[in-house]
Amino acid sequence: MTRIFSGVKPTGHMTLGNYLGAVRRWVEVDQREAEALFSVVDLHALTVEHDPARVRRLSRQAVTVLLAAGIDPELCTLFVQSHVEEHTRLSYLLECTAGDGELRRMIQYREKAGLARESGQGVRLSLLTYPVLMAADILVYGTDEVPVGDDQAQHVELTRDLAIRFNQRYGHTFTVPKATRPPVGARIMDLQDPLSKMGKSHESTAGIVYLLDEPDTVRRKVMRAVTDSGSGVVYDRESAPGVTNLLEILAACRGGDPAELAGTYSSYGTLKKDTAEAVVELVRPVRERHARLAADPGFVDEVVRKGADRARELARPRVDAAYAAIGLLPR
Ligand code: AQP
Repeated sequence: MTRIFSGVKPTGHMTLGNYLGAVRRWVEVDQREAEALFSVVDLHALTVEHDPARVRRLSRQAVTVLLAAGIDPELCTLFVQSHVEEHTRLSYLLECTAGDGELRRMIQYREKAGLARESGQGVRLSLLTYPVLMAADILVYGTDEVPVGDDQAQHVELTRDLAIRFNQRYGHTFTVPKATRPPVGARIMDLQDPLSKMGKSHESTAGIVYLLDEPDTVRRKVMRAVTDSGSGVVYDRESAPGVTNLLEILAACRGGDPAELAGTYSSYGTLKKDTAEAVVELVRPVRERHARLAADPGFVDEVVRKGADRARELARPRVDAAYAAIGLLPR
């Protein structure tokens, strides 16, 4: 059976981008058709300035939102990354497989390191090395497929390179995984800045729809979305990024082809109104279930405790095999 791994990092409240680019498919397809593991990858939230209490709060919230979105612990394994030490055990071996040049080339590293330097903050070494930890997150489970949004494609490519290199040097140990992406919604852009990805850790929140936003907040954000001057309702990322983003969101929520949808609208106002209602309807059940689940933190804790037990069981033999293959004495 196909093995799937993917994760979400607790760097902010989960967004519509997370849902359309990744989580919805985990719920609707992956957990039903494959052996799937999903993780709140909390160690990745420590690579930039962070508040410990906030990370703790957001980690529990992310698990709760995933359950509210329909992740079913009876069908898949849901856990918190730091509860499964095998990820960091393997990460070191992969650091011994990776070169510093390939990590310095990672787009996310360059962008975030640049921002940190500009604001006078130091750049944590983990910001450079976290794609290796991400590779360990994936390879430790013998993962075949990694369902992610577009922004993670480069990291999955690095994971493939490391798996292939390790296998060539030390003998076949890892499955070489591939990224999968949704046909529509793989890159949802910020409503106020349609040239930037909608990211949960971004400072300005006016262009970000959070899954737990109240319906009126969602409507307000979508109605105020930046559109493009002139050209009417056309689907073209280059010349009309704002309208194209709205068409992508509408198509991802309601189904259909965004380019074809463009032909059915003559005004930005109607497009925005329909998009706002489509988003409100899509996320309403998530918000309602989240309110119920948040009232029962004991249940949430039990889910991730059992999930970590299961994940550890799956991960340990492969990490032990990698330790032996690379030349370390068995314990
Ligand atoms: N805008 C997006 N459109 C489509 N997919 C997206 N994903 C994230 N943003 C979009 C996908 O959601 C999964 C979890 O994402 P993440 O937690 O790794 O990253 P984030 O939400 O983008 O959080 P940050 O902290 O704001 O990240 P950075 O700083 O990296 O932008 C992934 O599958 C991701 O592709």
